[in-house]
Amino acid sequence: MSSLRRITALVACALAPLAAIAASSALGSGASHTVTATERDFAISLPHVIPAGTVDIRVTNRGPDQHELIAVRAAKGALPLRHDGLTVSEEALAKAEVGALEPGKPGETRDLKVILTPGRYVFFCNMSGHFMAGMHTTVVVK
Ligand SMILES: [Cu+2]
Repeated sequence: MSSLRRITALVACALAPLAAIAASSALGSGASHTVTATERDFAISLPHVIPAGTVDIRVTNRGPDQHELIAVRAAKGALPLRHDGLTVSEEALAKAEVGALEPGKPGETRDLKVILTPGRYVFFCNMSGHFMAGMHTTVVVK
């Protein structure tokens, strides 16, 4: 190995960990982690506290209906409803939405990847009547 090649190899080895650190810090707090969620008629279970960062949410729908999952950042209080009085106004919450899954079949497991900064979030299903029936849960991200 020539000395130039050796130096190039040494520099590459020295920089690789720095590149990895830069990549992870660009995503917020660094490591991504996985949490599990369960949906059923008519409830959503998720941990009440989730660490900030990139989060993979593994969502299993235990049915018997199809269910969707929408995540919004919400400081406090009730979410705005549409005029039908049965569904949440996703239009009013567009800027607060951090992620969403379309309706999934009973028995299906799906992944929702979100980047969560510290704060309060509400996860809900907005299929007609499901939110009002109890398909929502509040999560604090720390
Ligand atoms: Cu639902």
